[in-house]
Formats: sequence, structure tokens, C-alpha cells
Amino acid sequence: MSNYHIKHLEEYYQVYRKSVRDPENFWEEVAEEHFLWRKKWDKVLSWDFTKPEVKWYEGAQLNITENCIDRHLTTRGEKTAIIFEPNNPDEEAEHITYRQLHERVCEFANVLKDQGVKKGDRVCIYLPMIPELAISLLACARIGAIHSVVFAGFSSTALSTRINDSDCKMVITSDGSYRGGKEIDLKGIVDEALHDCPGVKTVLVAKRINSDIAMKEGRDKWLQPLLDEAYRDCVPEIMDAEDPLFILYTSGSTGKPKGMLHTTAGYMVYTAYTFKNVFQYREKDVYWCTADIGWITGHSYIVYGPLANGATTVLFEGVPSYPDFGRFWEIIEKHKVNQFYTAPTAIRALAKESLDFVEKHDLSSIKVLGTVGEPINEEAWHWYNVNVGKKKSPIVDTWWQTETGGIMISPIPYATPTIPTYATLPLPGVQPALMDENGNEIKGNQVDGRLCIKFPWPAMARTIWGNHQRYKDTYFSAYENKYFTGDGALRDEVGYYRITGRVDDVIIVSGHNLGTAPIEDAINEHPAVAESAIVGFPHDIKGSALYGYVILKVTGESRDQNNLRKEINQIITEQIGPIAKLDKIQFTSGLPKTRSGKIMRRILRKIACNEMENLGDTSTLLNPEVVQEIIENKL
Ligand code: 6R9
Repeated sequence: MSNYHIKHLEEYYQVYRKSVRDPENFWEEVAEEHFLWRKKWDKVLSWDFTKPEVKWYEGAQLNITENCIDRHLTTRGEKTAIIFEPNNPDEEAEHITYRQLHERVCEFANVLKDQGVKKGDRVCIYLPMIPELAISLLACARIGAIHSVVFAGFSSTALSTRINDSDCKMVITSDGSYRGGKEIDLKGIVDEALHDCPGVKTVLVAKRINSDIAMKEGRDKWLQPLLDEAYRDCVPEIMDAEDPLFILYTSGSTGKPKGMLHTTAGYMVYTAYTFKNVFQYREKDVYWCTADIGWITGHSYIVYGPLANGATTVLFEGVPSYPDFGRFWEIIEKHKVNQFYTAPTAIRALAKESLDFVEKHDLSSIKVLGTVGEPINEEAWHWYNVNVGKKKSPIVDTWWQTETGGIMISPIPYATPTIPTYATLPLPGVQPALMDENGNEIKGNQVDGRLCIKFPWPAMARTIWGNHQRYKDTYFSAYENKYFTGDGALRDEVGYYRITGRVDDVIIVSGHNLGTAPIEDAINEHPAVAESAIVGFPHDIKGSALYGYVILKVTGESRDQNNLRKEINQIITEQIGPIAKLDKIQFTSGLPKTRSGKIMRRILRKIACNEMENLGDTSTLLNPEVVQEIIENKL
């Protein structure tokens, strides 16, 4: 029996039991069999959740790019590693073989070195979904630099905050990007961000849209001429198992974004292992994940997990609606995609359009369908199952987080029977626990509670960059000796998990995690706004949308409310990005508050969701009368 590739349910249970009985032995066997180590570990695991400190494969040495690229060259040199599908369907797709990928990563790595980037330096990557994006991650990893990818839909303010938080000395960007029918001036956004980033010495600019952009003397350099000059081989930097690989920011419920730090060996082993099992990848398969590499899903399941398995991974630059709503299905047919991994929000958007878009394409290559990012509702699940999977392809509803690095709870296709809305069973090595409000673990089945993980897994984030205390407070303080996910879940009579959603102030809009605090901060910057609170409410396509309650300063009360609404959304767009715009903005004279002055978002959420009948006890509020006013003026 191989631990590495599970093929039926009995085997899953066997492997799972083994992984829980002796996790160290289990993860040692996985690591022994499938990777290239420059030096083996002295100790598989040491951990202490009270500090918290977790180390996997201590003493081992490796380079993740040797595992993702070099190791495949003898057997898969001519195999396609990356299929690049451009935004415009008339532009030809590019097939990059493992040998070509090796060359391009080495050249890029040499450019980074020539520009003075060293092991441990932070490099910010702000690129559209073009091959240079995947290649730049790998080039950083080749030389031991820590990449920090910022999603290219984020605003200049969001970008500069992230650059400064981790003190990046370089930014890699492009002259612009294509998104559907639009061209976006990425370099302009970078220029604006860099007004506030004195630490950035170099900006490398890839050419994508051939626009006429300003290049700042001494700081900005075109990438291509540097690549043309660069040597085609680059000896990989030998890294320790726990050396940092990357930082990726995720929103918290309060304060600034958290730079989650992932390290090398554990992340590699776990993403490779979960990719292989969750997608049942076979040698000749073509795999496609539609996420942007700017999110953790893209890091783990477009780049590292697939490449560590020598897979062919599709990298799509565009959007599902361009040139029409059939684009996803056209790409599946064109590249004969076998595993397709997307988000519920995309499924809901496409399900609203005519079925002709799906039906005119041959989707018979599909073997596995996946979803990630938020709970998938039953209707969307059935639409996906019937129209895309033709009822023959299992749907893997994969639950995980930026912090977990890889998929944690998910069916194994063709092994675990699926049920709509259930992420089903923990993957081997994952030990979930449901907790009650008093901090006790709830044992047995048919129960619900707050979802924790009680034993380390290799891909867990090790800290928040520059703020270990916050890491401890956020994830390891709610429940003793357990990692708290921030999600609620139920466990049904057979032990299947269903994720019920966040229990904190993070709202998931179209699969993007948005913290309430930064959005409220942005709204409050409007000169007419005194205070604000935002909550999520159900939305057909986005899953959740944002409802804002805004108190105006006296000076703002006479202003045209629709104009104010537009201006508020404009500020949000500038500070965070268009994904955080509010669907509804209600002006109010007050917000319900506890006596200690905390806004009672629970009440506001219920009102936004039209659940006025069970608002709970409002008598302990500082200002109970305001609740009635808010209900009467609800939008
Ligand atoms: C990978 C990713 C994490 C949060 C997570 C949860 C929600 C993700 C889910 C899901 C229900 C699923 N989430 N997958 N909820 N079912 N299959 O999305 O990471 O952006 O950090 O978001 O997303 O609430 O806590 P991230």
C-alpha cells in the first residue's frame, strides 16, 4: 500500500488511521518516497502550540525548485509543465515544457541575483496571470529570496502597505494587464504605491500590453533585455527545511493584513501530497485551477503542488465572461482538461447564463471537479454536477485557508462518496476538533461547533511576518493547544464535515476574504462620514455581499445620498479594490453598541439578512432605541 496515492475508501481509512496513530512516521514515509533532498532530516517534527512553534523535517536541506523542475528533466523534460492560455482567445496558447521552464526560471533567478537580491530578501510580485508570474515565484525560490505576491487587482494603497510591512526591496510588475475587454495600467498603480515605499530600490517590468509607460531612471528596468543577457543555468540555493519560502497576506478581522509566513520543506511535501490525492492526478492529465496566483490557491495548486508532481498545469490570464460566458468550457475542450478547480462564485455566475454556453463544448475529458474558497450552496453544486460533470465526475469541495497552506478537508475522488455542501473527511494527517463555547472539545457525531485542528500538519503557516504575538493571539489563544480556524462546522452522523462559515468578522465576497476593519477604515476617511459598520448578507452570485451602515457627520446630512454612496464606494475602490465595494449603504443616526463601546455586528447582520424576528436580547445595549430606527429604514 502506498501512502502517496489513495484510490479507494477503505484505503483512505487505513491511511488516515495510520497518519493519526503515528503522524511522524506517516509524514516521514511520504517525504522519503517522493522528493529530492540534499540532506535528510534529523527530526521529523517538533512542536509546541503554546509558543507556538512548529518545525517539520528539521535538519533537512533542499531546494523546492529542484523538486518542482530539475528532478523531472530526465523523465519529463519534453512534457508540458505550464499551458498559458491568454486573455484573448485569438492569441495562441503557449506550451512551456519542463526543460524550457528550467531555463526560464534559471535566467530569471540570475537576473534577480544580478540586481542584488540575496537569500532571505523579500521580493514583491505584482503581476497579472502571465507565465512570468509563476516563473518569478520559482526564481525567488531558486535563490532563497522570499516572495510576497500581491494580487494584481489590489489598489496602490493595499500594495504599498504590503510592500512596507515585509520590507520588500524589489517589485516585479508589468507594463499593464489584460482583463476581458479592459487594459489595466499596473505600472501606474505601482508608481503610485512606491511614493510611500522608500525601501524599494528596483522595479523589474515585464512587457505585456506594450503600452507607453514612464520608467523611473535608476529604479525601473525592463525585464526582457536582462533575461536575454542572463546565463541559462543557476545553481539552486540549498535551503534548510524551515527557511522561509514566501509571505502571503490575508485579511484579519481587525487591524492590518496578516503576512502569513510559509516555510520550505513541510509546505512542499504537503502541497505535493494533497494535489496528487485530491485531484487523483495521473501522468498524462491536464489540470486547471482558475484561481489567481495572487491567492494561496494559486500558490499551492497552480504552481507548487502540480509542478512537484510533474503535472501539466494551465495558467489562464482572462476572465470567465470574455469574450463570452462559454470561455471556461471552451478552454476545457481546447486543452482537454481532466481536473478543473474553481470557486463557487464563478459557478453561480455562469449558472445564471444560458446553458448553450456549456452545452456547445465537449467536456468529456473531465474526471474531477473541484471547488474552493467558500461554502458551495446546493443549487450551485447540482448545476456543476449535472452540466459540467455530467453526473460522472466527483466534485471535491475542498476546505482550507491561506494559513493552512494546503487542502485540509476534502473528498478523495472516486473514494469518498460526496454530498452537496459537505467538504466531507479530513485528509490524512489532519486532526480536526469541534469546540463548544466553554472551550471543550465536542466528541461524537451529529454535533456542531468551532473548527480547530489539534495536531500540526506540514504546510501550516509558522508565524505572521514581524508579529509572532499576533499569530499566537489570533490562532492559538482561543482554545488551549489547538489551532483555531475562525470557521464553524458541523459533523454529521457518519463523521462528514460541513463548513458553516466564519464565526468572526471576516466576510467572504466572491471567494475573497475581506476583513471588516480595513473597509470601515476606508469609509471613515470620507469627510462627511462619522462612523460605519459593515456586515455580509447573502447574495446569489457573490455568496455574500457587503451591507454598510454609515453615520454621517452633521455637515454631511444635507448632501445628496446617492452621491455620497458613490463617493464612499470610490474611496473603498482606491484603498482596497473594487471587490470590497458595498452593495447597500444605509445612513443611520447611530449604531447598536455594547456598553464597552463595541459595535454589535451580530444585530446589524441579522437586520441586513432580514432576520428581524430573532435579534436576541437588545436590552443590554447602550442605545437600544437605534435598533428600531435601523429596521425601519432598512434598504
Ligand atoms: C483556500 C482559501 C479561507 C476561508 C476559510 C473558510 C472559507 C475556503 C471553503 C471555505 C467552506 C470550503 N473556505 N474553502 N468555506 N467550504 N470548501 O480560500 O483560503 O482565502 O485564506 O480563505 O475561506 O471560511 O476560513 P483563504
